[in-house]
Amino acid sequence: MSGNVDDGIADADARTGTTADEGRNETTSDAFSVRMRASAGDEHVSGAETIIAHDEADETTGTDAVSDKVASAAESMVQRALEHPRGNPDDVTVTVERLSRPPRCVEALPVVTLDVDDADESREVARELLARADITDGAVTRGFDVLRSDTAERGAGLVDAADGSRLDPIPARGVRATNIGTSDAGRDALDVVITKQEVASPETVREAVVLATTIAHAPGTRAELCWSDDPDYAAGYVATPEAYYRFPVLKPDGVTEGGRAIFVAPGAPVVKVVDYLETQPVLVGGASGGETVEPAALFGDENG
Ligand code: PML
Repeated sequence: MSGNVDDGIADADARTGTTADEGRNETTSDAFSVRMRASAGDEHVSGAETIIAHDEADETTGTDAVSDKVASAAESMVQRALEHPRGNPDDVTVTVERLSRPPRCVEALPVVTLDVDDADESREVARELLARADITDGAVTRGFDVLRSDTAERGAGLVDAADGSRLDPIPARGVRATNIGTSDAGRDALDVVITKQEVASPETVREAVVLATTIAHAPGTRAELCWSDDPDYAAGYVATPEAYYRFPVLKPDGVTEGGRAIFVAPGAPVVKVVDYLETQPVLVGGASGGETVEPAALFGDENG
């Protein structure tokens, strides 16, 4: 098992292989972004997104493989929107867009499930993981506040890892990573890792790992904290450059809100962080393994 993300902001451009501005050159690619948003009145109900890229295996199946996959992704997103537990949408919008620049290919973070079934203990372990990722106690508390606020229709909140201040320019909107997905090989490899961990909803976990991996590669990211806004879904995670640490039960009882807090190194260029998340296409092309562990295996005896 190995992580694939290095921390720190100085090498942000080395990670992307380009600068944000250079990355905006008007090139096109043979990859497509497929996105879905569903709402009921003014209320956000659900959203999903993926990237469909040309795969070498498609060459054996004919040139229509990409368009077939785009159509099938759009269809499954519509079905998911119509069946979502947050309610019946009256508007489902699917956007299919050719990417203007080729996606950056990365490997998924290792998926480590913490063998803890108590939500209070899970949040303590989550706090410890965040502290070890160099997030101050005050900033961690601020991150939990972001998740408890009414963020269902918003993107992630960016939180300064030192002083806990909110960094995203429009907190009511947050920051939404777009143009992310897996190759076929990446999806299959991740599904093998995830299903071994006996999760209830492998697709939800896969999508969360892909998003967490994208966020972990953004310049300045130290860690991320997330639990779902789905009222029936109590799992959540802490992602650091080392791994996606998932907790089967993280959300406190009775909390219906959910969301994401991204902890950013103090002094990181917020404009670059936001630009990376909102414009750089990222394609997960492989997995990095995973396991189920007791907290003691991560920390020694002190939390176990
Ligand atoms: C979401 O994207 O809705 C949040 C999912 C959080 C946890 C996923 C998992 O079970 O690992």
